[in-house]
Amino acid sequence: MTSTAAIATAQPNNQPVPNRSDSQPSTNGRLLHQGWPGLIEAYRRYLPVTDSTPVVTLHEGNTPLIPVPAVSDRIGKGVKVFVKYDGLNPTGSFKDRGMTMAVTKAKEEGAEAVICASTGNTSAAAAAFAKRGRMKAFVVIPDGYVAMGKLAQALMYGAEVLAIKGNFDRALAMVREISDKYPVKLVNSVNPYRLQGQKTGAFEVVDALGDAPDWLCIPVGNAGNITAYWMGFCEYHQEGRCGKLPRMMGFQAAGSAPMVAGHPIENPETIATAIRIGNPASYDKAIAVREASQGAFNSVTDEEILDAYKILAGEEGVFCEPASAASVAGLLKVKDEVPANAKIVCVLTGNGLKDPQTAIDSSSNANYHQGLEADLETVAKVMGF
Ligand code: AN7
Repeated sequence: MTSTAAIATAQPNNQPVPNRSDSQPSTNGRLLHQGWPGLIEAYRRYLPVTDSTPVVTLHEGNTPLIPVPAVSDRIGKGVKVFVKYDGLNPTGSFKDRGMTMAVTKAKEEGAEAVICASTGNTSAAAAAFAKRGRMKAFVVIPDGYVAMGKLAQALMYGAEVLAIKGNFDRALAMVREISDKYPVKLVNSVNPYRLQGQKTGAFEVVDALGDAPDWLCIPVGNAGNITAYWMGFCEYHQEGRCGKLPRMMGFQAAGSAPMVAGHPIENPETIATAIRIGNPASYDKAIAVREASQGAFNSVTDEEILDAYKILAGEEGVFCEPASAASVAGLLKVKDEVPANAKIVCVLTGNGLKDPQTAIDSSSNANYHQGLEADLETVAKVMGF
């Protein structure tokens, strides 16, 4: 028996499967590929599941931690910046981490339908995992403010898509009431199982780095993910799996920054529609995270978000959605506060393909040569030969 047997025996003892970047190099690609069972199996002993829990998984998690020298170089001082590219999850965002747990528990409790409010990514993840668990999904979204890729996903995964004339905050208030009145399970991050799943992002960062980073930079919308990451770092720290805890640095879009303002924002606006949220459900928890981690909340303008978005794709080949780029935009904004030689992780929460319209609109036409005659001479000339 060969390497696959090693993996097969490595899983049932409830030890986390090592992150991809920790794994033994192998000439057998199948070894690494088959080694990841999804985050509930990988981190089972940290999660509220039993042997009889019906795990609903798309083998989410185990996303890469990628060094981004184009960002490090803009800071200098020996600082090393990595991105946690969670846009590589099965539905293209970190929401899969929470949704595998929330839908698994809904299934265990016998639910037949789930519901969420969403700026887009939660709806895509809820729709996909609900189907995977043979359940119905209802998703309530702000009409006209969900990026095209996310809407396409919810429709393709067969959710009932309810687009309302109101923003995310109104949608969340509505689904809270609906789930109180009708037999549908709420899977927004006010469902505690969501945060349980999402804390595994922090586990993976520590598993890959060998310790916690000095700073964790993260975009903040409804404030669930910053809360979940902190929970993950604290649990690992308690077990001695990391020797320190990071400062939690949360970044919001300037037109949509209730954590920075200190009060809800009635009409939030930003190009980063994923974080167009004025009244975060986990507001109090996120304030507690800031206090406990000696972190901070800051805002970044849409222009700063788009600059970081272009640096990541155009200089590093890492394409994330605008909301995700807020973490890097924020880091660059406060770079003077970064201590020398710090290790920093920016969470890239969603894939760039989610929002093709913003990508095309914010690209320069300088490298887009349309309508060329289909002959070699013309094309070679444009190529500069
Ligand atoms: C790409 O999908 O709220 O602070 O309904 O899609 O945990 O809310 C999305 C949020 C960051 C903010 N980055 O995370 C939804 C939704 C991306 C996101 C956030 C979201 P939280």
